[in-house]
Amino acid sequence: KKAQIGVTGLAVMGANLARNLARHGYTVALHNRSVEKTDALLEAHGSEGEFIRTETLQELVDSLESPRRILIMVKAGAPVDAVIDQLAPLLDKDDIIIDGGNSHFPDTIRREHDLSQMGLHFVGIGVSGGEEGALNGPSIMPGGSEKSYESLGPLLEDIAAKAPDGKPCCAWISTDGAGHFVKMVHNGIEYADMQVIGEAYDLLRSVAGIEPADQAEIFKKWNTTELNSYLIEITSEVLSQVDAKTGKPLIDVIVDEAGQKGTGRWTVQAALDLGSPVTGIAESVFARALSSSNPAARQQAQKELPAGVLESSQLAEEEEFIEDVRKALFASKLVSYAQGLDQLVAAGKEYGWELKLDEIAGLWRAGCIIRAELLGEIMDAYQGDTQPVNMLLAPGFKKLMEDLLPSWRRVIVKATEMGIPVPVFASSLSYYDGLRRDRLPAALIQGQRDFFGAHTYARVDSEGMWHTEWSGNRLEIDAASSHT
Ligand code: NBP
Repeated sequence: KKAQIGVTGLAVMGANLARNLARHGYTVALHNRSVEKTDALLEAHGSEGEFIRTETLQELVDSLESPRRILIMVKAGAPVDAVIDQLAPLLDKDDIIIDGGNSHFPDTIRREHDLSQMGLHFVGIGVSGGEEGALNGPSIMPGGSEKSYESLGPLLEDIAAKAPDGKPCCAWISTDGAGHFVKMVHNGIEYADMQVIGEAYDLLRSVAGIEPADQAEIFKKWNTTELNSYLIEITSEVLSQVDAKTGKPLIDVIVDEAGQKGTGRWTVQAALDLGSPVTGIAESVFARALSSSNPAARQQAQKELPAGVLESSQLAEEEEFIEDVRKALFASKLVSYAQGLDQLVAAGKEYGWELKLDEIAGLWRAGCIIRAELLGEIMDAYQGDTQPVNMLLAPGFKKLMEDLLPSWRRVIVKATEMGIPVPVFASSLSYYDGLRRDRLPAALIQGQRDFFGAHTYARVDSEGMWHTEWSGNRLEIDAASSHT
């Protein structure tokens, strides 16, 4: 009997995806560079379904039905190219190579291009949900050709998480690197989601003096509101944990330096290239960097830099303050999602991807780290023919903002008075106000640019581009005529 799909790379993600496939009735051929991992998997879980053990890539290829489907789950970067280089010569036209790792989307675009020249399909898929998701149902974001999805789609949709309405959290995103791009932005949004929760925690603790155990209860309650999400749920778990060694809240013995593996940074780098203002994600990446990049500077600054805090305005009742923080968190979260989706739209234009934002929000509803009730509403906001030009302008969200804004502003004032950093709360509000304002100081920037570099400016009252002769008589000329 031939296998319907092969998996090469059987570390935690590959092994769990292979098991997930087998549990869904697929015959799965297994391969790993070092055969020990293959045997360990078979030994521990071989009875969960139909597996075919292979030792070499040639054996893997020979064990598969045609057209072949081979999922690569090795470390992102050079190992993926190494495996592709060994695998491609063994394959036939129309076979499909799938890369389910966290590959950087430009690599996926390059690989897809190269392999399509050889008559092979290459599908980069974003897989979110960690080990547990891989086993029990991840959120899956496939790129590659639409034709390859005809063969792969049913199988991926089978093993994907299911949203509350029963729909699989997997849909063809668009061509070449689109799947990995969307997964990358998902991770960027995840950074922002985590940072705004962190800011809320800090405010509750530093302004209202609420201890972690009590905050665990607050987050639990918040999880029954529109904030309902996986990350709020696990925040409550982390805050309730007591350190066995010291009897202190665990959070107080964890070093406050955040790590990162790089997908948040990629999101921001891509956003800079696209000119897409993802301030919430960027501030989240920088907040992690500030926490960990220069411990000596932090240490000295803690002792030496003046705080200059202001006489604090009177604190509202604790209940009111907690609700203000909840609303500020929610508003900032909405902005981060709006910005992430905006980046997807910009990327779609740049790379020629037709991204359906309702489907993308839909497949983030379950299985992945940012799964949240809100995503159902975002999905609804993008259904239908008229797409909002920005998520915040969808009717439901506009109305929500009206309710959230006073709390959001109050919380940021409080944090500023007391010297508590709230980079995402504050920058998200600035983004919101920036969108909303009728006149921005960008006009002044244009004036300055024209002054020092003759970069020209548009006028509010006439077409074309204009230049003032700053170093001469300061008369304005039509820029189109100035170079003749
Ligand atoms: P790792 O990223 O730790 O990679 C280990 C696997 O890569 C092993 O099977 C190893 O084979 C294989 N490998 C390496 Br390293 N170099 C190789 C080469 N030159 N040729 C062939 N095989 C090679 O595994 P993972 O944590 O399961 O993650 C797999 C992918 O999924 C990564 O891209 C990761 O970013 C992504 N991802 C991970 C998570 C997660 O929660 N861990 C979540 C979502 C996505 P060996 O056994 O012979 O050394």
